[in-house]
This record gives sequence, C-alpha cells and structure tokens, in this order.
Amino acid sequence: MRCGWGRDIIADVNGNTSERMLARLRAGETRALARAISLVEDGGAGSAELVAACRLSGRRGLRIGVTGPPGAGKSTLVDQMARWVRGQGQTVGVIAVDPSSPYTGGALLGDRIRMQGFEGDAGVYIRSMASRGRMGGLARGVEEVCTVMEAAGRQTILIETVGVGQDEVDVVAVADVTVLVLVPGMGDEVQSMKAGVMEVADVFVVNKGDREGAERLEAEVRAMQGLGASEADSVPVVRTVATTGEGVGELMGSVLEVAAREQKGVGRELRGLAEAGLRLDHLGVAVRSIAAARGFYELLGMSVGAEETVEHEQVRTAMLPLGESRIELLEATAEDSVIGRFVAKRGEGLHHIAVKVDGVDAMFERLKGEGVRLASDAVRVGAGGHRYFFVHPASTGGVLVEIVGGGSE
Ligand SMILES: Nc1nc2c(ncn2[C@@H]2O[C@H](COP(=O)(O)OP(=O)(O)OP(=O)(O)O)[C@@H](O)[C@H]2O)c(=O)[nH]1
Ligand SMILES: [Mg+2]
Repeated sequence: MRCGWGRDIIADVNGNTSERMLARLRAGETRALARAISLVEDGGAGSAELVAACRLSGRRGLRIGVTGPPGAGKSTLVDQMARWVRGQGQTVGVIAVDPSSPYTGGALLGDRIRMQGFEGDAGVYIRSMASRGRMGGLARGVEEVCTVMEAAGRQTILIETVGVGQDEVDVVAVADVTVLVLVPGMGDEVQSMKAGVMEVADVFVVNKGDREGAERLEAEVRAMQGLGASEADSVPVVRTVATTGEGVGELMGSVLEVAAREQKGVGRELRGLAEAGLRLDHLGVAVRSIAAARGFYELLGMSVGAEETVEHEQVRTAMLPLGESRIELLEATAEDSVIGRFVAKRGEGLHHIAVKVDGVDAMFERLKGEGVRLASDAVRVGAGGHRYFFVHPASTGGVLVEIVGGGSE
C-alpha cells in the first residue's frame, strides 16, 4: 500500500490540473477540449477528477442520439442538424461512434463522418470514438465525453451510432432524445429492428425521402406504433432528404418538442435552442434632440448614460440602461445621414430593434440562405469591436432589425 500522504498529493495535483483544464474549457479553447476528451477516453490519471469537475460546472447541453442501420444517411443528417443548430447561433459537439476496431478506426473514419464545410467554424467540434475494446463500456465513455463537451459550452451534442445492437441501445440511453433513422428498401429490417432500437426511438426519421418507397415506409412506421397509442403518445415520424436538408427543420422541431415535453436535457435551456440565446440588446429611437427627449426617461427613473458621437454614422447617441437591455436615443449630426433622413421622412420614433445572438456569422449565413432581405452585405465591426448586421424592414414586419453578436464574439 502506498503512503496516505502520497495519494493526497496526487489527488491535489490532479484536482488543480482539473481546475486549470476546466478553466480553459470554459474559456472555449478548442485545443483544451481535444486534450480533455483524449484524457477522458484514455481514462488515465486525473480523468475521473476532470469529469467530476466538468459535472460540477453545471453546464448541460441537449444530447441528441442519431442511430439506424448502416448507410441510412445518419452522418449526412447529423451534418444538416449541426448546420441547423449553428444557424440558431448555438455551438455543437458531434460524437461519431465508430463501429470499426480501434486499430483501423482512423482509416474508416473519413468515410463515416460526412461532415464538410465546418472547417474553421470553432462552433462545431467533431470527435469519433471507437466502439470496440472500450474499458468500462461504450455508453459510459460517451457520457463522459458529452459531459466534457458540455463543460466546454457545447449546447447541443449530436451522437451518431450505427446499428441495432445492445451497444447502440446503451449509447442512445445517454441521449436526451433519440432519433431513429430508417430508409426505404430495408425489407424486413423494420420488423427485425422492432425488438431492438425501435422502442428507444423518440422520433422516427424516414430518410432518403427522395427515393421510392418512402411514403410506404412512413405509413408502415405509423401503423406499427401500437394501435392503442393515443395521438399524444405517438412517436413523431418525419420524412427527410438528408442530402438536401429537406425536413431537417421539422425534425429539429420534433426533437425540441420531445425534449421540452419530457423536460430532458436542459429543458430550460431548450427555449434557448429554439430562440438561440436570443435576447433584446437595445431599442434604437430616432429623436430630433436627445436633450429634449431624455427628460421623459429621466422622469421614469432611468439614468441616461454618457452621450457619444459616432462620426462615421453622423449620429449622436445616448444609452439608457433598461434591465438587461437598453434604449438608445439617436440624434442626427447631419441632415443627410441615416437618422437625419429617417426623421425627415417618418418623424421621430422607433428606428430599429437590436437582437443579440450568440453566433452572429451563422445567423447572417442562415438568414441569407433563407432569402431574408438583409440591409448589410456582410457582418460589420462597430465601435468597441462589436459585430453586427442589419435586416431590411421588408423582411421583418416593418422595422429595421439589427443583429448583434453575443458577448464572446
Ligand atoms: N438519395 C439520397 N441519398 C442520401 C440521403 N441521405 C444520405 N444519402 C446518401 O447515402 C449514403 C450514406 O450516407 P451516410 O450519411 O454516410 O450514412 P450513414 O448512415 O452515416 O452510414 P454509416 O455511418 O456508414 O452507417 C451517402 O452516399 C449519402 O450521400 C437522402 O436523403 N437521399
Ligand atoms: Mg455515418
């Protein structure tokens, strides 16, 4: 037996290491995340402490399991789901459970994870885990990696597993919501899968919806759900074409509904997922004179911050803190400025609404991709380094909307 004090010292050193590591994780360092996951996967000295520290961080994401037979399009779908979540301004962790032996894992992996276009987006972190030869069970390993990713601020974790074995059932048990991907042309497989993974599915996906037989499969899946099941109990069935992204919005809607209903994951943060950490940053009010307008707000009891002139926009501003947001009074310093023209044309009044979002670039791309009319051709950098862009009133119900990046950007 070793000396007691020796073990204490080791525990202490490990504890400190865990804390340091956790601090780096919390700061969003991608390299720290990679190292932490390796440490936890290897299960070496300090890994249990690190996992414990991560758990204590209190951060929890929504864990979505995606499983189904080989080649069903799981990876393609996970890619689209990750894209969707990014579009909501949230960060994503992906765990691809690689069914190959750990010794050949690397070679197969490129093939198995079909995720492209995320290079350079630190908001998506992809990691594979070999399913064979794991000590302590695959599910435990996956759970621990989830915990580490969550401590590092990943708000959604997508876990891909292949097949219908016990391993997959265990792994999906780690997930808050499990998506079972089926495809037309599986023959009797739907029947044989019934005994295994079928029961753990919270949402069924009929993927390759562009293929013949998708409609029939969808009908089969619906029919298979116990006759006695009430509408409310029935598991949603969503048809997708993973290669184009069709149906992915609907799928995510179903996933979030299940999660919210069952209060799973960060049920509370779920609102967040749908709303993407959106909050009101400020309301911009165009006035002829800040000096004349501020009196009312002062009467209300609001304090008016220092006035500031933004030269290049020919505007003078005063900030009035209001809860977590503020009112921004805008006074033109030149008639031929944006605010000057606005007041001349429409009179004083609400000029814009500024919404803060965690992933301003992803949001820009998403809105652009959806054909929303933007009033900025790119994400701009404003005073103090904050990043923003404008959405044209034609797309918003008549008001100019400013989208501002969240704190960490
Ligand atoms: N036509 C069509 N092809 C699809 C669709 N979804 C995926 N595929 C194709 O199906 C093949 C397999 O897709 P993957 O996403 O790798 O499937 P997987 O389930 O992850 O496969 P494994 O991880 O190997 O089990 C790829 O060639 C995809 O392009 C779809 O909706 N329609
Ligand atoms: Mg795959």
